[in-house]
Amino acid sequence: MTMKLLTGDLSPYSARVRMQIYAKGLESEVEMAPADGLRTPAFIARYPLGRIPILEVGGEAIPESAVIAQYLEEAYPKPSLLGGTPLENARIRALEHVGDIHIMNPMYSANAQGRRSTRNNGTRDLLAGLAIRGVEALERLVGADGFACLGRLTLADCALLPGLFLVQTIMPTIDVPDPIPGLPKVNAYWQAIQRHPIGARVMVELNRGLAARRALLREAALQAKAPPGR
Ligand SMILES: N[C@@H](CCC(=O)N[C@@H](CS)C(=O)NCC(=O)O)C(=O)O
Repeated sequence: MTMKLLTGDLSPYSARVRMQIYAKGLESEVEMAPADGLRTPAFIARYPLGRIPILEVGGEAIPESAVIAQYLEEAYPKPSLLGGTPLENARIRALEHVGDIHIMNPMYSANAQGRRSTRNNGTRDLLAGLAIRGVEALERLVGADGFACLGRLTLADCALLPGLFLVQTIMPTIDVPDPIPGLPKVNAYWQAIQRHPIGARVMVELNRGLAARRALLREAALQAKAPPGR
C-alpha cells in the first residue's frame, strides 16, 4: 500500500473519495484508516484543517475531498472518472460542485440544528434553503439514465451520492420535508445510483456509520437520564 486515507463510515466527504477508490480499483493501493482524535490539538497540529478525509502520500497529507479526487485522477488516470473532452469535464465538475458546495456543505452544517432545544430557526431555514436550491438545480441537470452525466460512473456521482444521503438523513431531523421524493428526475437518479454496485457498497458504509452514531446518541441520552451514582 502506498497511500493511507483517514476516513469514517458516516463522513460524506470521505464517502466521496471511497467511492472513487472503489470505482478505480485502487483498494490495494490505499489503506483505509478510521480517523481518531478529530478536533484534538494533536490532530490539528498534523492536519491544520482538522477535517477528514485526508490522503497521506509519501509523508504528505492531502486535505479536502475535491483535491484528493483530483490528485487520484491525475496519479491514476485509468480507469478515468472524468470525461473525454474539456467540455465533458466541465459538465462533471459542475455536478460535483452541486453535490459538494450546494448540497453537502449546507446539509453537513445543518446537522448542528437537529436538537430543537438549541435550534436557531433562521440558521436552519438558511441552510435547508441552500440545500433545497441545490437539489432543485440538480433536477434540471442530472442524467435520466441512472448516472449524473455521460451515461457512466464519474466523479459527479461520487459527490452526489453522499450529498443526497445527507439530504435524506438530515432533513427529517431538522423538521424540513425531504425534497427528493417530489423531484422526479432526482428521485429516479437517487434510486438508481444506490443500486449501482459501487453506490450500494458506499451506502452500506454510510448506513453502518449512521446506525453506530444513533446508538451512541441513544446511549448518551440514557446516561444523562440515569440517577447520579449509577
Ligand atoms: N470541504 C471538506 C469538508 C470535510 C469535512 O467537513 N469533514 C467532516 C467529516 S464528514 C469533518 O472532518 N468534520 C470535523 C469537524 O467538523 O470538526 C472536504 O471536502 O473534505
